[in-house]
Amino acid sequence: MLKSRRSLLSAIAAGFIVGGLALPAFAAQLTLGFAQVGAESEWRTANTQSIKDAAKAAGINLKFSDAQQKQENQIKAIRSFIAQKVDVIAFAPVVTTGWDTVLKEAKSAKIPVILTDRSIETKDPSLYVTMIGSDFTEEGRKAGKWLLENYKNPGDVNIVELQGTVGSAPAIERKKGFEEVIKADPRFKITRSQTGDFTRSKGKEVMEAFLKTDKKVNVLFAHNDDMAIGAIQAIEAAGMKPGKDIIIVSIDAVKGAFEAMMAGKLNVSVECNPQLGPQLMDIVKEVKAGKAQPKRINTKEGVFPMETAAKEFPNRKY
Ligand code: GYE
Repeated sequence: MLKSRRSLLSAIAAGFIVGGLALPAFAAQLTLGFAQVGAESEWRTANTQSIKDAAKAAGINLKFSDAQQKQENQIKAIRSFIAQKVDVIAFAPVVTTGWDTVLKEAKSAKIPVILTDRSIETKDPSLYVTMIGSDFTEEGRKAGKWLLENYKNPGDVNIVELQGTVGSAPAIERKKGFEEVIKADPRFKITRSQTGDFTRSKGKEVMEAFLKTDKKVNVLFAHNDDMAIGAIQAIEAAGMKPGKDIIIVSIDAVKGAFEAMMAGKLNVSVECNPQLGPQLMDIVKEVKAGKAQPKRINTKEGVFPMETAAKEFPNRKY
């Protein structure tokens, strides 16, 4: 009797010790459902890596889903996170519109939602807590400013534009910012503009089509580096020199862009920082602890012209 009582007590004590060690981790471990856009670009792969690494470092249980650039897949992922009763949902909305229904479902389930990277359009801002990401309009302006300040050849400047994913915040806002700046000089005109869906293969395909119909292309403005890199291949295949015969301006400043700049084939890349993971995990914890958040949190970024590429390259993390 005594023996068994003692063993019962020690079992309870052991349970406390084990529980005592394990409990804070159990009780505090948050589950975050993250619905990613896809794996369309170098930027996106770096962004995914940052989120996965940061979740691990923060001790957050991450449920990760890749939507392959399709809104319906992201909506499905969000619904499944709601069904699994995750603590917080975060997602990078592939396009700006069409989110209200699913976000209302999250709200009814009392699951806070954080937007990362891309913004949405909604009449009800209570459907998400905050949005962390870059100022895409400003990135477009920086691209335009670089061009106005650095394009020296006389005469009309015919610009072809490779747009990002149709209806996505970065495509809409980068275009807007760029146009806003170049309209200050009537020499600069966008002669053709089409989507390359943020991928190398589409960037190449669309640039090929541009060059077939248009012999007078002075500048390419690509909404991301991957499309610019695809376009570089198309320009070379057409017997021209990218970076010289056609000046190329793009956005992201990923490693691939630095390599292209060091090879003299890309003239400038405006930085867009994909490393949102650590900041996101901090916010997830704060939101769960009930701390109020600003509605918009911007990331800081620079501009890297070709001449600075070799010096900057060793410092690049993505
Ligand atoms: O510029 C592009 C990616 O939303 C900022 O998406 C992101 C963009 C990025 O596919 O490369």
